[in-house]
Amino acid sequence: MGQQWAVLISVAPVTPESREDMAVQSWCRPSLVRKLALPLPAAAQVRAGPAPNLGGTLELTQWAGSQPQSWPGGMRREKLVLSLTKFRSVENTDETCPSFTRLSFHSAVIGTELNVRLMLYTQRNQPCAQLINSTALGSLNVTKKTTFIIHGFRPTGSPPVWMKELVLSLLHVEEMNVVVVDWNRGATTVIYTHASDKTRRVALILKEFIDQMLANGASLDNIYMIGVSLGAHISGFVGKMYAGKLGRITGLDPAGPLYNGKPPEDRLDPSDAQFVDVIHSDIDALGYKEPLGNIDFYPNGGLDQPGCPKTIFGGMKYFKCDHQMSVFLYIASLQNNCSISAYPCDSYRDYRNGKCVNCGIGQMVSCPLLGYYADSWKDNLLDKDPPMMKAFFDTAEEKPFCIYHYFVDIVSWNKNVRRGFITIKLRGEDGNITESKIDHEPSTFQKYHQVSLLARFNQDLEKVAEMSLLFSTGSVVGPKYKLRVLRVKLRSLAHPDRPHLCRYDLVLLENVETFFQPILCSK
Ligand SMILES: [Ca+2]
Ligand SMILES: [Ca+2]
Repeated sequence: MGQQWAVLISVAPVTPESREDMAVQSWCRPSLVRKLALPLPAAAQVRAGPAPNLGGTLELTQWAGSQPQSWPGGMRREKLVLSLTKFRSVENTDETCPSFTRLSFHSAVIGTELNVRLMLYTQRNQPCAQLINSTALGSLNVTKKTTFIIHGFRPTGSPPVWMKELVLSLLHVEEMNVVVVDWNRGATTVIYTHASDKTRRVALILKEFIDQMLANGASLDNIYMIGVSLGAHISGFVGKMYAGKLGRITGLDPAGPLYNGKPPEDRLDPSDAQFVDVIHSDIDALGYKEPLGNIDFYPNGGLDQPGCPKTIFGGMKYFKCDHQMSVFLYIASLQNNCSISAYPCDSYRDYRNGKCVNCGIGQMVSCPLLGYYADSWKDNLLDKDPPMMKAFFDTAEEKPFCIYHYFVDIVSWNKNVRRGFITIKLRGEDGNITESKIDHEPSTFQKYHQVSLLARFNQDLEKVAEMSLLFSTGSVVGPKYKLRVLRVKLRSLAHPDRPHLCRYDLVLLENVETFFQPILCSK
């Protein structure tokens, strides 16, 4: 990388709530800096520098190729220079921006000693972290929410690929302190038990830090821990030391091996915080199968995730893809305008069969949301005895992962019972097509009985121009059957207010796609 030029502008120390503070934030945006008659090239990057006491100095960083001397504009340049107190070149941004510990696979082979680094990110100092510890809280504002992110086992020594995105996404939704708990030295080892053995010590270090926050006026209510894999159990250990008074813990696919079947004090459990929510995405391998929180989300049933390799030929991804999906789903909850709803249910099978779609508690309550906003369901859960609930949902293979649920009600009039699978396609007025296969188990169609199938689409088409149905018995040999449909009705689960779409009197020939225009259902 070429040489970077950095410009330091000194500003008076400000208090977080003062008007000057607004000015500091404005300076951080290149567009506004340009408005303030500082002619910076479009590629210029502006960021808060190592800013003691919330904004002592600001740092403008400009990439090589536009050295300060070559900035345009006579007067303007003078003005610029006058505004600046110091130029300096920065060879390596790591000098000013601490980053997550990066180790080699060699370190994993020989193993690492525990070293816990705490990196603070705020809206003001992103993307540059500040190293803090129990004797130096840095610019951590104890009156704000503090979110700790705790990673798990690191078998290769590399930083978690999702860390940066998670930090920035959290800061995007709310002004808070984000503390990355970097225990890569300790977690990096090829021997999982060696990493697991250090979890209690990580928890003690966090306890010491939080004690200091409390001494400085922080409240346990405002402390939130997001623990991934082993990190989930570390969060539980910390919470236990505060008798469950921490505000919230989110466990992202809490580690299963060595923790399955352990008593609550040796793992994450609902008593570790005021609210504990968990996403289980790999319960057949790296994750924990049983519920561990007030609400436990099982995407796609929790075993395997769509879009992940099914065989070992998928390489390293085969081992960690399902496990990591919990983190990506959580991040999606911070980023998308499609929020992922989950359906409280006893089993995934019941969910797939459409038995759990009204979210139980009254008509007014919407279904629980996955991820950051899961705590909006807190009151519904804590009233339960015990205060625990499992929730299921399906996801699409790719971001933004949302699935849209519809009920397809079919009344048939075949003389004999027909068993088979239905595939439904919808074409929107905009030409988009989305498909749902209902093939997890065969449906049984009996004369004049209504069968309600839960169809899941990747897109939510507000206006459906055309539909198609395909009926299959799943057998390739033997006679072809017909399904005589008296009425098919399509209704959106997320938008029950939308008009229901119907079609009457159809004959579906087996394995032949039948197209039709839906019409509004007659009352
Ligand atoms: Ca516990
Ligand atoms: Ca799996």
